[in-house]
Amino acid sequence: MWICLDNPLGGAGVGDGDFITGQVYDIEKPILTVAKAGTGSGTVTSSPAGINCGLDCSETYAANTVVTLTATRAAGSMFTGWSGACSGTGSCVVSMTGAKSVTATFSPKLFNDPGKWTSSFDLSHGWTVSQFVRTVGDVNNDGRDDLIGFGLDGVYVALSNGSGFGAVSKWSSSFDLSHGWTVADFVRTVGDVNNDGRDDLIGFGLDGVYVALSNGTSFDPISKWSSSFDLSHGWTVSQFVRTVGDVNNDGRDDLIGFGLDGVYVALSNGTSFGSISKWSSSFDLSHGWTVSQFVRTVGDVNFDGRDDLIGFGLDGVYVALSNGTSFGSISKWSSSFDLSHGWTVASLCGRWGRQ
Ligand SMILES: [Ca+2]
Ligand SMILES: [Ca+2]
Ligand SMILES: [Ca+2]
Ligand SMILES: [Ca+2]
Repeated sequence: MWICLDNPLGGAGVGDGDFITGQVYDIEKPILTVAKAGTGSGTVTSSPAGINCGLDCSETYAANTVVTLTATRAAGSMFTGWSGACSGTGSCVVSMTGAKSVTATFSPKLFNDPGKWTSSFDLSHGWTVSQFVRTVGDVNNDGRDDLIGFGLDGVYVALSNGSGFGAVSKWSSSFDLSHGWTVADFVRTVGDVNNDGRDDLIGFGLDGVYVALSNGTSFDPISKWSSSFDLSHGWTVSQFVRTVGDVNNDGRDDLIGFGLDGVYVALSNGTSFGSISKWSSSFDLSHGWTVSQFVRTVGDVNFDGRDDLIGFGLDGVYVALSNGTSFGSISKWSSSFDLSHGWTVASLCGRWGRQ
């Protein structure tokens, strides 16, 4: 940098006719330099003004001026923090006791900013987690997942139009709290049990599992598809996970229950669920898999069309692959997302109004 001791504002004629082409700084005015790093984008501005970086990424300030830098991310990016004279992600406050350098790092965002798609189905409308189940699924086979809420007096749907959810309308007068379907005692979910592309309602009830098929504009009347997996057979919400998934790749979602001594399955034949049979001797309560500590679910992790078992355990995530007639041996697929890394489900305990 150039230091001009003689008439710094005097233009081209400085000193004894020397022509200075470099930038002129006052030794009493330390410079603040901002750099940007990362593959995202954004701008840094200063108060007092002088930096708009952007293009203007340095400024001299009177000694001891306190300068506040603000990072503003561009759309599609996020600000991940300061380095150099500042740290963290808040405002960067620099006291100009000398030359200072600060780097702002911007990274691409992994998700777009959330936008409100509906003003319904929310807590302000009484949808409490302890009383009502809300989930998503494609109930009209247009490829877009819709909102489904099991409410006080029926099941409500808001169809997705791809950029928002439409009006809420009642698609069923069953499976609701007024008919005794409490969150504490009964599991309700959605899945396509008859392979018509439309997700249907499934409820694990007092004396069996009930289904209401979607016809694309409403859910048909409720009917019993299984006399197993129910509360009368000891399947409590507080102890056992039950869900649906297509474990044999016939396009029809089946029942899966993580039980006392293994994982049980009842295959859908399109009009009912078959007899219950044990597909795995792992992932069960007798092996320490408690609902209060460990998440277990199903999903097709190897892209063979058959949903597999996934359990978020004590020291990693475990998988048992479906071979179409049973689940194979359990093996660890990840050493993350587990209880030893602090992933607790304790916050869910309140859902059941117990514990
Ligand atoms: Ca849909
Ligand atoms: Ca269906
Ligand atoms: Ca199936
Ligand atoms: Ca699979």
